[in-house]
Amino acid sequence: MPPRISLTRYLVEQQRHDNRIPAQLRLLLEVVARACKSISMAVNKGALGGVLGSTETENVQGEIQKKLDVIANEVLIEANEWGGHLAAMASEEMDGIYVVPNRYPQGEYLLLFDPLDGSSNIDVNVSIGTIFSVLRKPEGPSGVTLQDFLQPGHQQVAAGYCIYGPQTTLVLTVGAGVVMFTLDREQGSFVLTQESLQIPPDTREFAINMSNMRHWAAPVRRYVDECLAGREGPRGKDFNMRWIASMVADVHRILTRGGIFMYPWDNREPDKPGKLRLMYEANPMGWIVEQAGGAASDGLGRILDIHPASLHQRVSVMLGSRHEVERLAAYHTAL
Ligand code: AHM
Ligand code: MG
Repeated sequence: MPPRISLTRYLVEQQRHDNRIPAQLRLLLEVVARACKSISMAVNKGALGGVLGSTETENVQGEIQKKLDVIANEVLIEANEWGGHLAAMASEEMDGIYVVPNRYPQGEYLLLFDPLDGSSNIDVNVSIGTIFSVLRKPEGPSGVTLQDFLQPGHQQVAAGYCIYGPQTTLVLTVGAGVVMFTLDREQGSFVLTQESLQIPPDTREFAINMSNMRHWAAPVRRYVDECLAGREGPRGKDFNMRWIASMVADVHRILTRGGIFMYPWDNREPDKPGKLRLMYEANPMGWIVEQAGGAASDGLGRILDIHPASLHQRVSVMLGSRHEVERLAAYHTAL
């Protein structure tokens, strides 16, 4: 039997390999993984831990926070603030950036996260997850500012997510492909279970919230109409549909067997570019998908090339099997 490779060993070996992961980044990824383990335990306890249900508070997006949103946010901050690897953090659940307090040393990285994506699924016991993105703090004499975070996604140095489902699985990229680790609860460690994940370029499966159909833009409607027309339609094949309402779970399925995920702009809130957030949802997921051979577009261009103007900026998201994403993007430019 080949040796079991723990996340720690994988990261140490990556560090040795042309210093692909500098020491501070290795520590950061270990700490994030440890925080995800704690979140996984809290999620598992559910009603027994008194963690289900909502708080009385709203986040910056005006969404009522679930108790687990707040707990996961605190776990990630407390785990990461003292290690000396970070300068600041930003989260879906916090209005502004969280600068590492003066009492701790400041590191050279910036961490962004959606502490618990798919919040609407928490209480109904459906898969949810943590999404994270790591940027390098730009060099400069002054302290860390919001401006330091506003970097396009192609400047990420690490990105990943941890899905809390039937298994707890951590998926990671540092720009050298995508790797997957499964949490061994008896040992308390993440174990490497798949390397070099590849998304097939073609698919017969799409994911979109169909209840928004009447609000979609014409290119998205055309794409989905053609999928629904099946074998008799212009695509000449039948399509299957899935919608979990947790981006982590939909992306995880796509990494496993292909597919296209769409949360496009729609006419419900015409002034907003979409529902999902660029910096801690679309960018990390977009990079993971690209690193697995897929594509990520907002319909007009590559998501990773968007220059963010604000921390909680929203974006139209179409990602997954490359040929399907390219087709949908072509429908946008054709009109
Ligand atoms: P959240 O970060 O507040 O949980 O919202 C993001 C989620 C995604 O995980 C998912 O794809 C989408 O919202 C589901 O939206 P909808 O409820 O419109 O189906
Ligand atoms: Mg989210």
